[in-house]
Amino acid sequence: LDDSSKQDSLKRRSWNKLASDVKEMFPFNDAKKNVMPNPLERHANDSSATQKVYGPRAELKKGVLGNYEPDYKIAHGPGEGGQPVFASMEEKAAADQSVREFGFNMVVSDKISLDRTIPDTRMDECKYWNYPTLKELPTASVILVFHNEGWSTLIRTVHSVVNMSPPELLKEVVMVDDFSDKAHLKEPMEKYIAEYNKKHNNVVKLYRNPERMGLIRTRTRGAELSTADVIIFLDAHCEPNRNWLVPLLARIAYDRTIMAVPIVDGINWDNFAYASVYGAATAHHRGIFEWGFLYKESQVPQKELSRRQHNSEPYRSPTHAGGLFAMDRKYFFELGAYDEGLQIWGGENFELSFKIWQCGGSVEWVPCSHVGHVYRNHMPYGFGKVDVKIPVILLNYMRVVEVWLDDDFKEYFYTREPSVRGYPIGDLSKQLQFKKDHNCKSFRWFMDNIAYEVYDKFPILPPNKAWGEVKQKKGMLCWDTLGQSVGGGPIGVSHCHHYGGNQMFRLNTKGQIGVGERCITAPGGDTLHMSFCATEPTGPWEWDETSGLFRNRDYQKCVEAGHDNKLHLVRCEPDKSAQMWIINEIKT
Ligand code: LR7
Ligand code: MN
Repeated sequence: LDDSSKQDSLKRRSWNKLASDVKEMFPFNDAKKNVMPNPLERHANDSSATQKVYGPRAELKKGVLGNYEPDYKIAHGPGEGGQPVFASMEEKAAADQSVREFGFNMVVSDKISLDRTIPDTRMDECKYWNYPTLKELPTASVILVFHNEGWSTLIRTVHSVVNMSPPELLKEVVMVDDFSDKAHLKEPMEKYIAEYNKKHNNVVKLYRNPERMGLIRTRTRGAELSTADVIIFLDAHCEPNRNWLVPLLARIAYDRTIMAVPIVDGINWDNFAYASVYGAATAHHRGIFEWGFLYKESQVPQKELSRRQHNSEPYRSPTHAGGLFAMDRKYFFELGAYDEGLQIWGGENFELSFKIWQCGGSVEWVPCSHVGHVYRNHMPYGFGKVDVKIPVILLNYMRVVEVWLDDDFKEYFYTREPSVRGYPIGDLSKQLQFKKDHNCKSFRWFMDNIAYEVYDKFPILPPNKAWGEVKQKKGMLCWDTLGQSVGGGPIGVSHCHHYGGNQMFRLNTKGQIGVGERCITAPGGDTLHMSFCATEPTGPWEWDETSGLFRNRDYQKCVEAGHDNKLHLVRCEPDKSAQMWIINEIKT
């Protein structure tokens, strides 16, 4: 899932959405305070975060079935075994409407049993792991935070968690409603849960936020309301797989400073087919990032793989996607939970991972624990009322960058996102104090020892020479990616909107033109296209501020907007107004 992965495009889609969505004014400090009591204050004096005591280990006994292997048979019926289900012609309109409302095809989801069976996506070896006893393992609270989720996907998450977990270990399912306003999540849900609880030992607990808190703060609240040893967060549209829970708990039983992350399988938003997101490939993947902090997954380097004895053993990962992970509850609060300054959605995965790694813990992906997640078609909800003028996600990234990155690495982020440099991001003193008090290691240590493949996959960016919108000197049009992606059609010009996004280009000192995480090239010497950036960060572009010419050194041609409103490389003509460009900085 390098580069244009599904996750990535999902995240980028919601990013784009924000530009027009977020209009409220700063300052951040005036942001409405949470009405919740602050859970962190109660845990503030506990600083045993880095104390390590090793507990029992799991053991692979080939040929001896694992002690928690469930007796599991694929049922018959729609969607059973993770098979796709389709809406009929008559249902199509309702299905399309549900996709717009929830990002999922709820008409299809409603046809599938809330207890449906799914295929075993684990490596065969996983069946032969023998884990510590029930007594040796910690108990778990599974926390589901949700905002305006569809009914059957949400309730199926509850059923699947309960169905797939040993009751002795699943202490509770903590549902926290982040101020939803949909009718099906009110009384009908309360009644349903009351009935379900009668048959399931009151395992489900439902709490509601009195105002919209966003997923990050809601998770911290869920952790505070939880009572088990371990907290496990899942998105509210998940289906855990066979024996998903014990392998996660076993890692935490062994070392409480491990964040244990299951392998996320894909559930299709349109037909609910369940499959591994990595296809048939058996290679292990792990979570990394590029310098604009778009989340990426790539194959685990050999160096990390060979630290282990068996291929089904957990491996270390720089970070994770964000939604699905297990942690010792007390350790979560010892680390200060999530930075309270992070808003609504995004970046919290980096905050927690960097904090864990730099302050003495570790993040591990556990190949024998699989959980399905429905990847949305689009993000169906807005971010509510936020007092931020830049995209909330970028504000979150900035807080993470300013606390956890060293100065040189910070610069790579601002090279990638120059328009937010200097934007006020609120008070960071608590985070910086924490870092000091816990003697946390540098970001360079983290990069060199844990996230080292990032250097190869996303080379450090040369500084920008100029950035902003590229506008006609004698006209009204600006360069625009026109929504093209790598391998797509030519990019062109359109009316300048001053919002950045598709019209934000960066020319760097090594002659690359960057736009977002991509670069602009002119393969064949005619039209300009979106491309992956070269692994050596060099390019053929130069811009002469005086004449306005944008020259390509390889072809010795210049950029001109054609009559087709596409950008072309043509013979350089310094006096031709169609070749004169200015670059205006944009502050988003
Ligand atoms: O304001 C909100 N309040 C909420 O309670 C917004 C969302 N939510 C809930 C929502 O109902 C859902 O249960 O929070 C959960 C996550 O929201 P999604 O499903 O809209 O997020 P996502 O799956 O698109 O995004 C990924 O990145 C997020 C960044 O903050 C979170 O970390 C998500 O948990 C995360 N999802 C995963 O990691 C799933 C697997 C990979 C992906 C993508
Ligand atoms: Mn999700």
